[in-house]
Amino acid sequence: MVTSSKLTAAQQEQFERDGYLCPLPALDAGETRRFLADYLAYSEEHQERLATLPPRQRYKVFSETHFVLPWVHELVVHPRILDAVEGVLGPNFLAWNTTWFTKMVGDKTFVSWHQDGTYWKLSSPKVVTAWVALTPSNPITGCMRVVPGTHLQPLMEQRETADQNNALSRGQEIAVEVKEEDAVDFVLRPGEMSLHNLWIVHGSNPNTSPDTARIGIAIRYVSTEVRQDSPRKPVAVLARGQDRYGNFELLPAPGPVTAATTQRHTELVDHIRSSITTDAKVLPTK
Ligand SMILES: O=C(O)CCC(=O)C(=O)O
Repeated sequence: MVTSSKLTAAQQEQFERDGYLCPLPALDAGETRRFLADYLAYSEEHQERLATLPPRQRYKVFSETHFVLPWVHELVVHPRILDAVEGVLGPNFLAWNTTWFTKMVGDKTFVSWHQDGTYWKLSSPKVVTAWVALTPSNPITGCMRVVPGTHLQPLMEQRETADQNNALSRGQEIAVEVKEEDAVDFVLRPGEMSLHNLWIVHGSNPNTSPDTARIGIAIRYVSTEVRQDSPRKPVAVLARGQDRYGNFELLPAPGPVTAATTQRHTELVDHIRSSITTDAKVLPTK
């Protein structure tokens, strides 16, 4: 039995102060098993393509699947996830962007310390990421880590790095040293989630578990009033409430998967990546 995820006033204050909440309930055991089976089947189907991609290009397969796969859409509009997000963004918000962050056993993939907001060109901080775990996410399997309070220092300088095991497409990292003792681990059991602010400094280490994969999805929700400075109208899904602004093109829930789905997915990934602009304040590559 999963309890409500509606945020209390104390949790809302904590999110404002620290820039995150963890753990929160999201999926029950049956839902978690079903979404994991769906994820594993999707990943298996794309094994051949994945084998040719370094970690930093896996987004081509694992980003924006909520626009084309009905089960991922179902996950991003799950009422328990939306109840928590509503506590941060208010009643009207969109599911804008999603990425599966997977570290299989033996996988050297890591995520360098970064601030999400640097590249997103969004007009307002009314943006939150829900990171939903389908398998155990802890220091051994390479869970997300944050530096509390750093969301209050937006736009630290970042540099782009060349490590092919970095899961971030540009290998971006903040040009400020993070002290290990300042970092907090997001320990999640399968079915639990965390919420984080778009400016909080965060990253993750490789999975060192001998037998457990770390599989989870980062879902980026934006309040309907948020605008994205983008050459093409950005796309999103209405997650809750009403959109009175029209800043994003709202796409319908996906229909059944067909032969055209992969092509449509590729187009959407390209569309979204091209609207995430590259003129962030970055230092030369290390
Ligand atoms: O899952 C991870 O290891 C990192 C996730 C992340 O960087 C994000 O959700 O913004």
